[in-house]
Amino acid sequence: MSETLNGVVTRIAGLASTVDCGERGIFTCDFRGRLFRKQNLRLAVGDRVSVLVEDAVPGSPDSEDQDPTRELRGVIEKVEKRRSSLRRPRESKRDQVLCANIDHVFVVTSVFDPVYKKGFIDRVLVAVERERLQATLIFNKIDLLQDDDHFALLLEDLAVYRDLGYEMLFVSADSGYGLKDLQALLKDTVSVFTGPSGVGKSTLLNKLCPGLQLRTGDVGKSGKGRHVTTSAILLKLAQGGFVVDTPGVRAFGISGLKPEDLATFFRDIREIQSNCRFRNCRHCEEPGCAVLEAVDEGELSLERYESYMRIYDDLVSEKARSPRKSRTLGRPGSS
Ligand SMILES: Nc1nc2c(ncn2[C@@H]2O[C@H](COP(=O)(O)OP(=O)(O)OP(=O)(O)O)[C@@H](O)[C@H]2O)c(=O)[nH]1
Ligand SMILES: [Mg+2]
Ligand SMILES: [Zn+2]
Repeated sequence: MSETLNGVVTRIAGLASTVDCGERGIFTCDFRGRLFRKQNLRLAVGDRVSVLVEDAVPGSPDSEDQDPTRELRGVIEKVEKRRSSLRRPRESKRDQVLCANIDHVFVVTSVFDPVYKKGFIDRVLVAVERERLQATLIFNKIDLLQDDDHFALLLEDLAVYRDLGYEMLFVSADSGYGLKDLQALLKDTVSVFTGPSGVGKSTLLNKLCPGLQLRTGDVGKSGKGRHVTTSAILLKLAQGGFVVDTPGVRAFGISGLKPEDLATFFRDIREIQSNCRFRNCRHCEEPGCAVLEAVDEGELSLERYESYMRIYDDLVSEKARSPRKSRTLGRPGSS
């Protein structure tokens, strides 16, 4: 006897994916290739799906004589429309969806080894603002700071994000500093840890969820610590909520974004541009542009403006290179 269960994709390995169907168990699932080709979509961690199961499964009325240790198998029949997604760009291919249906993005970087780059953070924030998600900036490895003066310098360097209203948290997976606050933020939400490779995303999650044992960079100190996590995984938190650990990313997928819309996703520039007397101003070299004036007068951080220009130029060259590549990914259920 077959039945259909609802679940969430927690892991994808080749053609098989793992689907958590709550009390009914964890299923290893195939998906109907034709269905996915027709809808032009790839499954992502966090997707909400309907799973067709052929046999009676634990929890169903006729399950009493089932072996509970047997692997549960099913077929994914339907994928719900995504309410959000984070993507990473791939050379001459369409963006890859890192995870779907998240509410809260933890942008994880480290204060040292490797040192955070504000250009990276700004780019992630564009992706986050575009998807209308909540963002928290996590700075890990603060055990590597020398002293309080060093910390003061760090705060000064990052004040721009505080002024923009982004929540920031300074933590150390090594010393445990700040982990209680981080844990409280994760409770009862669907979140993702994203950031460059080697910043300690998996190490932090291992600390936050005892017993997890995600692979981390310190297996062998031969420089192989790079890109330790190779695919996204959705983890269920004992305290309630879910969090996705993702592979380190170098950049963020914002393809399909029109260059002229970019300023909307920079909180600071968005505010200033409403005073710009030019409609459709690029804020690049137009004399009398309110954004350029704000930079001159120190009201807008030069670094933020430079980030904006870099991403703007990227979007312009992407558009010029290939109109096809700038097509956004079809959303499940949207066709
Ligand atoms: N000093 C110090 N080192 C840390 C801390 N957190 C993580 N590390 C080290 O940083 C290295 C990378 O950690 P990972 O957790 O694998 O980093 P990741 O961000 O998951 O990396 P990818 O999976 O490649 O994206 C490991 O050697 C960790 O031991 C910390 O708070 N302080
Ligand atoms: Mg990792
Ligand atoms: Zn302007």
